[in-house]
Amino acid sequence: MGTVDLTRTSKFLSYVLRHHPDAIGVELDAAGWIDIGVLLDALARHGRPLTRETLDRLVADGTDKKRLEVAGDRIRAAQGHSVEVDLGLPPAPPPETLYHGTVAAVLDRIRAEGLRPQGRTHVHLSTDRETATRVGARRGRPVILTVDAAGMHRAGHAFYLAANGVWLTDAVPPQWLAE
Ligand code: HQG
Repeated sequence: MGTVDLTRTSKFLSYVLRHHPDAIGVELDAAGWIDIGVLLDALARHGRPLTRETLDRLVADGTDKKRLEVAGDRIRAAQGHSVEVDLGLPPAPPPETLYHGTVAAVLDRIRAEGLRPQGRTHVHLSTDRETATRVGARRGRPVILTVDAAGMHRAGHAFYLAANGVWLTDAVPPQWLAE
């Protein structure tokens, strides 16, 4: 399987494990995990056969994003869920500054109400401008917002570090944002 296919497979797995486990007739537990054997059986039944070996490659280094997380016999998406899950991540002190990549079309709303998670469970923030630029560029010409994460944290907002390095928080009120 080539790199492109690995990426496509990784994205499909992320879609199932973040948004639509029902697409292959499976359920996730409360923390988003599913038994790997159950997942592979369901994928095969739905015309998306995947070997354990390929899955292990995807998890190890198949893509740059580390979307998938394995613990023992179980797997889950590291972050990005819209289905209700509690990842059980411990709150952690964030770096001084975090970044969010977005596009000009939604800036007025963000200026007014801050960053809100939209369809996902959390707002996603990056530690570096380059990553935020890539995230924003998915939707158009990227606009990078700077988040005073340390200030927010001192003011009592909780931050969580996902297994793949993405920072999560419930929302970012406008006073913590700069353009
Ligand atoms: C915007 C990808 C209007 C927000 C990436 C973004 C990331 C608002 C969009 C991960 C708003 C939500 C997440 C408000 C925020 N009014 N729009 N108040 N607040 N927005 O996809 O951060 O490839 O849910 O700026 O790499 O873009 O899937 O979040 O444009 O890590 O692994 O609403 O998804 O990872 O979009 O991306 P998303 P995101 P994967």
